Amino acid sequence: MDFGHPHFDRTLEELGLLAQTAGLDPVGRITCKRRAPDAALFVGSGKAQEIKDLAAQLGAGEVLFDQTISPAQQRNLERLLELPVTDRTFLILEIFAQRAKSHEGKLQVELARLQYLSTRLVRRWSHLERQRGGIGTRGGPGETQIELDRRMIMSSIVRTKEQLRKLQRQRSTQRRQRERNGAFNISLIGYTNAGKSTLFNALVKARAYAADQLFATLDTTTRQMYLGDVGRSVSLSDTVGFIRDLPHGLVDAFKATLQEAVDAYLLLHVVDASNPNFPEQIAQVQSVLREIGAQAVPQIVVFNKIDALPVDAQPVRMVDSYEIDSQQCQRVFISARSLTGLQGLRDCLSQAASAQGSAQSGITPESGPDAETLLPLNA
Ligand SMILES: Nc1nc2c(ncn2[C@@H]2O[C@H](COP(=O)(O)OP(=O)(O)OP(=O)(O)O)[C@@H](O)[C@H]2O)c(=O)[nH]1
Ligand SMILES: [Mg+2]
Repeated sequence: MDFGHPHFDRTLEELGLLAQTAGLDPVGRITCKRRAPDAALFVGSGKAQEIKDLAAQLGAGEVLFDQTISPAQQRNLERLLELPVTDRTFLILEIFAQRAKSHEGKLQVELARLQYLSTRLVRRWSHLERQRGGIGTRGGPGETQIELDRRMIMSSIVRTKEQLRKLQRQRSTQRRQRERNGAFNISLIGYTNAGKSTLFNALVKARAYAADQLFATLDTTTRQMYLGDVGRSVSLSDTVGFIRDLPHGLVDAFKATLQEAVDAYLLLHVVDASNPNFPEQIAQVQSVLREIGAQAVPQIVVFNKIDALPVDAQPVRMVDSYEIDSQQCQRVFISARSLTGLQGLRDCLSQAASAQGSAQSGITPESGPDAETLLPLNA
């Protein structure tokens, strides 16, 4: 529903992809414009009827909303439409739950799910309180059950967090080990489906799962990559993709996985240049980077999928610069699929790695031979 939100997606393209990734088959799309959501139904009652008719006509078995709807709106809609109703946040959590493979990934998704549930319970709780005549009134039938559920959820949250903390400690020990060995860590980051895993596979000849799905990757994978030009290995990590309005609990829950990006010397920010929404996607990635505290890590922006660009939109120069958050970053055009431009990218990585080598051996960046190859900070 369009109420002037800057990220309103009229085509519902991304929601359709999310639905497909979760194993659903989108059969129809409907949008509407309102100044503010309706308290009871989110959409107006006329629109709700329109949705019901369309669903019946197309034989839909479920209705998805692109925006977050409240538990009360969800219940009212389900009653009226006589179909299960879900929102985008829930869909994303569902996909993460289906995809999580590693112990850590599963714990993180569980934590996000519990946090999502706990906010829903809290909201329902205040709703009940209002019904009973406001705060201060105690007792009532619904209260004990909700209080019990809430306590159970809270103690599960504490337990899950503790398990995650243990894993995090192991990770940071491994990371410190790598740092002691003078490793140069590079993290591939970017919007979901940008082609990070495809590029990872092309660069390290690995076989990470890459697919035309959102959130194909959930767990961080790290491999060594040898840069012949500078005669050293660097470590490259493939990470989980970002998406707009990532459910809040998820960013929090995935902090451990994303820590890899925070601690990297360099981020390869992979962008799907063939997606018309790429500027918006870059902005979303930057906002998650700020949230996890990785905004100051230098970036190379990798414009991927140039094979899918029309001839008149092909880059003139394969390496140039691009402004992100008022900072100039080096930009490299590639196609991870057809392997175009990978040598140019490797050259940039070699320059960055040798700049770090000089910095570590005591040469200050300003006086070193690679001064101009240093990357800007996105501080
Ligand atoms: N045309 C074209 N498609 C590409 C290119 N690189 C990747 N793709 C496709 O884009 C889709 C997503 O690729 P992935 O490598 O899984 O993307 P990702 O960024 O790792 O995605 P998540 O792990 O889901 O966040 C796949 O269908 C790839 O085949 C490219 O250079 N050109
Ligand atoms: Mg991936």
